[in-house]
Amino acid sequence: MTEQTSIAHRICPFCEACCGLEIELEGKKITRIRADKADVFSAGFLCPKAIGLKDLHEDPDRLRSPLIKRDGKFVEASWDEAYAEIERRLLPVIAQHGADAVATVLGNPVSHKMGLLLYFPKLAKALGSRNIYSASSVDQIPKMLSVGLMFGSWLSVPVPDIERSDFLLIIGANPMVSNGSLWTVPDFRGKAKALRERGGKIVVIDPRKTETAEVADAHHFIRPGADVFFLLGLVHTLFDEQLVRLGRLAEHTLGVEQVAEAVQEFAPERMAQRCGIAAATVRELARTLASTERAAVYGRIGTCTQEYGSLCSWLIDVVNVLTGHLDQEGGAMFPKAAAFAANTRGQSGSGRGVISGRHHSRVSGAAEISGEFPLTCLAEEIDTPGTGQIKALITIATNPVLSAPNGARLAAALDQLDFMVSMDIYLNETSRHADVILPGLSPLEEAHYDVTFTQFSHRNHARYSPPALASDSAQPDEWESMLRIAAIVKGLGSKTDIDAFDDALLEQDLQRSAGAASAQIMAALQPLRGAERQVELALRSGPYGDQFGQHPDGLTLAKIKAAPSGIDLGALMPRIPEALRTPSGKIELAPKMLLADLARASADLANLAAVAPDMVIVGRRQLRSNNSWMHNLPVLAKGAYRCTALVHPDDAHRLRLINGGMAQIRNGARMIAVQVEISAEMMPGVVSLPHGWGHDLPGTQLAVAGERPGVNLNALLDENLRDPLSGNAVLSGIAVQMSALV
Ligand SMILES: Nc1nc2c(c(=O)[nH]1)N[C@H]1C(S)=C(S)[C@@H](COP(=O)(O)OP(=O)(O)OC[C@H]3O[C@@H](n4cnc5c(=O)[nH]c(N)nc54)[C@H](O)[C@@H]3O)O[C@H]1N2
Ligand SMILES: Nc1nc2c(c(=O)[nH]1)N[C@H]1C(S)=C(S)[C@@H](COP(=O)(O)OP(=O)(O)OC[C@H]3O[C@@H](n4cnc5c(=O)[nH]c(N)nc54)[C@H](O)[C@@H]3O)O[C@H]1N2
Ligand code: SF4
Ligand SMILES: [Mo]
Repeated sequence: MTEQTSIAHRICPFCEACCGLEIELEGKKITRIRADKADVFSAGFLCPKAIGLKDLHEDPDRLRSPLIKRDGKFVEASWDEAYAEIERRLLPVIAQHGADAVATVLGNPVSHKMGLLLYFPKLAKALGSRNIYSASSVDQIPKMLSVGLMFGSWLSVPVPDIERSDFLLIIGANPMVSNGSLWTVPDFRGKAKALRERGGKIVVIDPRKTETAEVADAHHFIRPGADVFFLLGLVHTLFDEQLVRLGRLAEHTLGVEQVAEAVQEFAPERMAQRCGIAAATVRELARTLASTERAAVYGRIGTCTQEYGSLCSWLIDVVNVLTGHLDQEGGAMFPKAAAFAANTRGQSGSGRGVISGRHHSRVSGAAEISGEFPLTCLAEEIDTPGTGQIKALITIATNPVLSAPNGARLAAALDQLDFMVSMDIYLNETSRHADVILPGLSPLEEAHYDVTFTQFSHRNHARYSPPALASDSAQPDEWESMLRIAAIVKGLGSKTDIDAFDDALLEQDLQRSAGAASAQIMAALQPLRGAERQVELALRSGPYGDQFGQHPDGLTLAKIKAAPSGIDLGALMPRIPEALRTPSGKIELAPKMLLADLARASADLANLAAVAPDMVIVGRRQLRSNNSWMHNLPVLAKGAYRCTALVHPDDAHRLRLINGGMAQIRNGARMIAVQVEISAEMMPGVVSLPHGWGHDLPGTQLAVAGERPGVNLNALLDENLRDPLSGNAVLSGIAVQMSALV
């Protein structure tokens, strides 16, 4: 008898493009995964990683029940046993050393999991520890800082309105491979093609002639880490050639004169040698940006993970403002998410702005930004004795032993902890150090609403994925596990009635936000629970919501559920001043902290010793890989060996490197052995290696990944190098020595 065929819809959880997928099932068997052509947002696009959902679901190495380490070995345990172990071991640490002795680390998949994202704040509040870390500080925190200061909330990131744009300047991003970041833009290729077909142009600035550069009109190599000089040259030119046109933004912007003055010394002619881009090119780009009605500048990882990450992130939006492209159709615009966006909440047009630096990390004195410390401070906070030392750790969907600089130090530090919990689906390079591992469900077994990426989408929309498959076991949703740890910390015991606890927390929140109406709202949310209930609340009280009956035509979760391919909420609309949450109610073009940091760039420019090192290293993303965790999926792992070091033919010749041969890359005492791939797509003097590899550490359960482990780029990098403003790790443009291995 053949089982019945059914189709489930699921937003792909793997990258920021958030493509709508159709999962074809025969009973509980996944027979096919394809793009949902009717999806209102992704309209039939997917990439090869989507197919990996089947392998992930079926992966025998994926954990389905908790593991507890007993006498150095992991043994399977029931959920009750695992929670009891956490209670037994975590509470004494807090009692003895205080709340700050317990740190939490959040990883990239958290932003793709509504349960983790919506319930972490509850765990954090219960813990009350300042020691919060996340992948943000090896990624986008410089952008969060710059937009926070300029526009008043951490996630008010303007995104290119690509479907109506005629010119895009893309700096340090490769959306053809990454499928976009802080810019949710499925099918970048199709949209770039359409842009060019209507006569528009794309220019890419990158030390590698990337896949995105291949589909662009022009590409310019830039010296890694020197974007700040390129961007300062660009802003200088706008003033120098009287190209500044704020248009309707003029009355909403403060600080134009300060910026004009601050960039005076940075003429492109002075910058050229440093950034590797000719002054004439910089000036021409400034003119094109100023004279094209619909244009935007966009920068990503390459512009964030460097010494001047905050300045670069800021200058990109300074250009967007000065050319009048911010908040304009076809320019860089603010999405209006249906739920959870800080820039749609509270009073519109002004707010408290962002506050950072309320406290500093114990060892390096790094400032707290957006409630967290730099991830690169974690190891030293564990391995440096003294009051305030971290003694226990909860990692949540993160693998910093591979994904953060100097994982070796972190790995050694993790072994010094009194207690460690990993919420993770694999026994991998990081979770192997845990005492308890709590696995999450397969993405196909959980419901999903996209909390994060609707805030960065090139078009507004609302979509919801119910669980495609029922889970087999007693495995809870991750929000439940998180809440249970919160309950344990609160002293309620590991067997607390989790729904009653959830109700009590929600009632408290509602009393604060809705006052007298709270009981009525609580009743209206019945019978939903957990993360789904949070989504319903946010949607109904959000900018398109039905306001619990006050606007009957407005959005509810039920309406979104009734539209399996989503609800389109239209093209981006101008939102200034409504989206601003700065205290002044204006765009702050010249935040003090950023202006002050220009002195560092100026000194750096004057420093003659800062001539180009022999070789510098940068990272690279690949289509069939996602940071450190998808190398165990056979459908993605197959094919040519990809963890190669790309070098230009001139460098290969000079350093006697052979295509396919091995080379050593050294950074001081740290060294790795890599396979060489010679390619003219590299800028001479720059070597490119993907990150997230190095699956040859003992004690993991990753059979497929272990077959071709690759090498760990982060083993070379220095955890002490940070952008001083944001604390973000410097991952790009690190000087290395390279030599052939025979
Ligand atoms: N050199 C260099 N280093 C980099 C970068 C770079 O460009 N160059 N990029 C940086 C960036 S941008 C990022 S975002 C970070 C990413 O770094 P991390 O946030 O640490 O991400 P991953 O290394 O992918 O690890 C993800 C973890 O989540 C687990 N996981 C997957 N799905 C689930 C789930 O549903 N539930 C739970 N509980 N766990 C799950 C995986 O098993 C894995 O352990 O890496 C950074 N590291
Ligand atoms: N397939 C795939 N997709 C992914 C991921 C993945 O691992 N694989 N990771 C996801 C994550 S976590 C993120 S944050 C996004 C990132 O999204 P993107 O930022 O688009 O990611 P990358 O492909 O790393 O692009 C960074 C580019 O910066 C260039 N670069 C390096 N140093 C410099 C520099 O100093 N200046 C300039 N101008 N360029 C520089 C690199 O050569 C590279 O082309 O991708 C997401 N999507
Ligand atoms: S681009 Fe690929 S990995 Fe990213 S969401 Fe779409 S299908 Fe998933
Ligand atoms: Mo990232």
